[in-house]
Amino acid sequence: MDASRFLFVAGSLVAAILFLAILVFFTRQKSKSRGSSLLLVGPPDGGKTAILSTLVYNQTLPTHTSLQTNASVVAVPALKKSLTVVDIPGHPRIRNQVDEHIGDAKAIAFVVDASTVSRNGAVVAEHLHTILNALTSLPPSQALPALLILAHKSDLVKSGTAASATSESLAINRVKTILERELEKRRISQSGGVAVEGLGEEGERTEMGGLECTGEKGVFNFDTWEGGEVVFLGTSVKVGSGEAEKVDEDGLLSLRQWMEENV
Ligand SMILES: Nc1nc2c(ncn2[C@@H]2O[C@H](COP(=O)(O)OP(=O)(O)OP(=O)(O)O)[C@@H](O)[C@H]2O)c(=O)[nH]1
Ligand SMILES: [Mg+2]
Repeated sequence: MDASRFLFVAGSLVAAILFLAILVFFTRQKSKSRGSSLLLVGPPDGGKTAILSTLVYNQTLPTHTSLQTNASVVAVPALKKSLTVVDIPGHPRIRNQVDEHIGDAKAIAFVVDASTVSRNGAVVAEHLHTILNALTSLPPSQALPALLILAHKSDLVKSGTAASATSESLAINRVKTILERELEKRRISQSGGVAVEGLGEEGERTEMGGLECTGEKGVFNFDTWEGGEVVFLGTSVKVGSGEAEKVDEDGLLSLRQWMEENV
């Protein structure tokens, strides 16, 4: 074999390898890429539909318990982009539609009514647990959607004596503390094997994952959650059109900013 022939063979081999590498790189990227929508999930009456209509129309209409998932395109002016926002009702029969949309989600916002979470903590935590489980059960080929927890209706959270704290930060603290406590209770009852309500139909235990944390003794804590970063935002929307006391106050500012930075 003369030198030029050898060079030709070696050259085409290198070219083929390069081509393959590029191909693998791009298909990897594609399958790893996040979806493009923002899912609004959470218990009934949390404010998901109110948030969606504020994002889309800048106003809220009197809503009823939603019985259908609805999606709208929301513009993000700063980026000259838009984002599909999907509002999945909290009704127990409908809420698992999240499974159909999670594959296309860039982010999931779990909307909690901060003004009632002290009373409904266990129910809210049960719902959040299904979301945490869905997220951590995604196939490794899909990039995990970001998880936001919206401490919503912060306008109803009284600032009380702490004059320095905003109602948003109070709402966030309350929601975070209560959910951490309730999710830890769920984790303990699962690992302790005393969870009778965890018995499935055939008597086997049906356990949902999603509560593992890397912190001390595995205690549930959002900061060390296995599924990645959890972002808390305090939000509110104006309900009813009559009041005009705080015209230029935007209760969804933190959410809009988050969208601008992460979409
Ligand atoms: N004060 C106050 N009320 C709110 C706020 N957001 C929503 N609400 C009210 O809370 C109620 C429930 O809001 P929805 O948007 O229908 O709740 P949802 O999460 O869509 O509920 P489902 O569709 O049943 O899952 C409505 O009466 C809203 O007007 C808020 O920021 N502040
Ligand atoms: Mg609704």
